[in-house]
Amino acid sequence: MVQTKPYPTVPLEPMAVPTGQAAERARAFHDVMARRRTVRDFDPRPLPDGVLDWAVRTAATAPSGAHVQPWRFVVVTDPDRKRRLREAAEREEREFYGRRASPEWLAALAPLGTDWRKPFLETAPAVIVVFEVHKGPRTPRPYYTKESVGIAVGLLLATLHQAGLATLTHTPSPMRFLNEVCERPEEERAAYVIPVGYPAPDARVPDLRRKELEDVVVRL
Ligand code: IYR
Repeated sequence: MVQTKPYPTVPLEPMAVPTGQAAERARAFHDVMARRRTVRDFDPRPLPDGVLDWAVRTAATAPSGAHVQPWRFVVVTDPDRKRRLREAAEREEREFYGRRASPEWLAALAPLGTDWRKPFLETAPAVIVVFEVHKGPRTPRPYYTKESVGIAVGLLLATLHQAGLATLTHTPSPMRFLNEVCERPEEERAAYVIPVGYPAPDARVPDLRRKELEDVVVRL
């Protein structure tokens, strides 16, 4: 669907939050998001019906360059497919940790304790593989693809988090194997692999600190 004519316009339906509530609403959302953690230990129990569809719909509300919407979300729940995903990812990750990663990169990862093993790709009840959609026989050239897909993934993680689910933003490298496992055409390029589920009852996370506002903001 390539748009050539100017879009007709419609009146904006603004959110209409009373100004006196703006900061409080922003703070409430912050307090939810501040509790989001990347989780590596998932409970196998299945997800409530509908939650993944709503999360993908929300992700797909993201702004995108020239409104091309250059994203595809492959939702993998089939155990056999998840096993193939894990096996293929672990093959690449063995290479990454064993040979491809620079000593500097491995040193940066060491505090997180990650390694080539990716059991969560099977334990999590769902794995969402997010693809960038590039120019192809049926798809237009996208613009600002990484930015557009990155914003969409941010919304996906936020929605799943506030629905009570945990996620892991996993980035196997290289990702070409995902086209075959997910049956996607060449013009689609995987960008994120996101296991989704309830955290395991004994899940632990690193005691990380986020930067303070004053360390990340510049006011002019
Ligand atoms: N893709 C590898 C390595 C890895 C890289 C970064 I940067 C991380 O923040 C975490 C892991 C893996 O998934 O283990």
